[in-house]
Amino acid sequence: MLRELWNDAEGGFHPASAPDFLPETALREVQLRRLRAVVARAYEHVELFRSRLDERGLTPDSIQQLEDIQRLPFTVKTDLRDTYPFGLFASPMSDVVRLHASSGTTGKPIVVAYTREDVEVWSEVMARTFAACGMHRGDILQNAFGYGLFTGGLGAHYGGETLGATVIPISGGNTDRQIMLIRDFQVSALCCTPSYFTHMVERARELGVDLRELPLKIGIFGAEPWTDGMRKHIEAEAGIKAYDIYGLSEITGPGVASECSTQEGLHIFEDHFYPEIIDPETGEALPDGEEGELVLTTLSKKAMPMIRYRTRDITSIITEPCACGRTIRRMRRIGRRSDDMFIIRGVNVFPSQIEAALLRVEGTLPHYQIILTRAHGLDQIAVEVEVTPEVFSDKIRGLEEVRKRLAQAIEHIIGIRVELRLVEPRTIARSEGKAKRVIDRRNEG
Ligand code: DLL
Repeated sequence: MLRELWNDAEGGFHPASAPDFLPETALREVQLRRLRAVVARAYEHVELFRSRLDERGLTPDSIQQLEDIQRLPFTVKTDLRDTYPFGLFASPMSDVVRLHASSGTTGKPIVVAYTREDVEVWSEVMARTFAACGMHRGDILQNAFGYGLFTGGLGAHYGGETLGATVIPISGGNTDRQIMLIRDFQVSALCCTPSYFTHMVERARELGVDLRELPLKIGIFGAEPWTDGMRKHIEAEAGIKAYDIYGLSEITGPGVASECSTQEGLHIFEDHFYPEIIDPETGEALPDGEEGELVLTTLSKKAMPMIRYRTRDITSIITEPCACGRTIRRMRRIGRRSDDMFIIRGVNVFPSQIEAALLRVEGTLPHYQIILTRAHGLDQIAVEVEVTPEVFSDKIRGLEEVRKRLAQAIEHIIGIRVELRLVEPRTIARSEGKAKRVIDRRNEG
């Protein structure tokens, strides 16, 4: 597959030849063939999967058409924990060339494995991601995703090289050096988490570097939720186009889905990752267009196939064709997970709603934290938000005005008033990877 992609005149990656543009019937044929193979592989090599199929009286031959996928059992995060570390591997360790792990929030990490072929497919889908975001051979990519057990760093690294870009493996952190290299190496594209990039933008300004005047034009961001308001902020401050990319370790890492030039939804690389949307309560499949939990099946993974993995990420499939010409389907941006919701005075609240509100109010900075506590059996919510130095120095009028407008904006979106703590710039810890937006102290002492 990879060789077919390396076919432009200069030996570079040629996106138009990628499976992104396969006619739908051909794509469905590829998917069915791969689905049958991956189910057979998992049945043969993964004890947990085989016993679940046996319990239901199913065999790999039960998959005759794509819709039959709905007969298969789900895989959930606890399955990975329960079989820690290697219980879901379908390849012998001698064929596994890479392990990654994600810490999760509690307990044992999730371990994921790749054969050489898996790494090649991952590199290919990441190259397709970068191509969809407008990158070409010759671009200079600063890769500020963390290298290590996190899939972001190495996933983007191999994808950038496969595309034919020049990759700078700087990893996350050391922000002053990041800014120096953006300038000195004439970096044209950069990838990291959106929260880390907001920090870079802020630091560049402190150092007197105007990112808008540098060749940096493409920002590729993912690994955590971020709003359109945050996108506008980033694009204006850095003079770039900011793209959203999505993925998760259990499925491969980054490279599962990516925006294209239209920035209207993320194309799912569905020749390798088969998407379904289900009702998170009942597990029933939902029709295209309806919002629910994203479930993904890896169609080509060898070392660790995932069948109907429940991602907990909430989205919907966009049915209209995309103006970019890609035929692979799109999903809406992930604004929330089914497990990051909290309930305050009976109202469901998601962190992204708070972000959306504060980005609408002038005088605030996109650095915030949500603090949950419990008093007398009742959940309390406080939002800590940094304000600009100008607002902060104008304590009486400036602060009160911002507080009033922010309280209204939040109330407008979530329906309740929250306690607001306006703090001076640089009070809230900056992240070099995924930002910690919610501090939950409800179960402390
Ligand atoms: O975050 C893989 C990745 C690296 C994706 C770099 C994109 C860029 P995990 O650490 O396993 O893997 O976390 C996966 O992060 O289930 C989502 O909840 C969240 N997530 C990832 N991308 C996005 C995004 C990597 N673009 C979990 N928008 C997923 C919102 C995202 N949430």
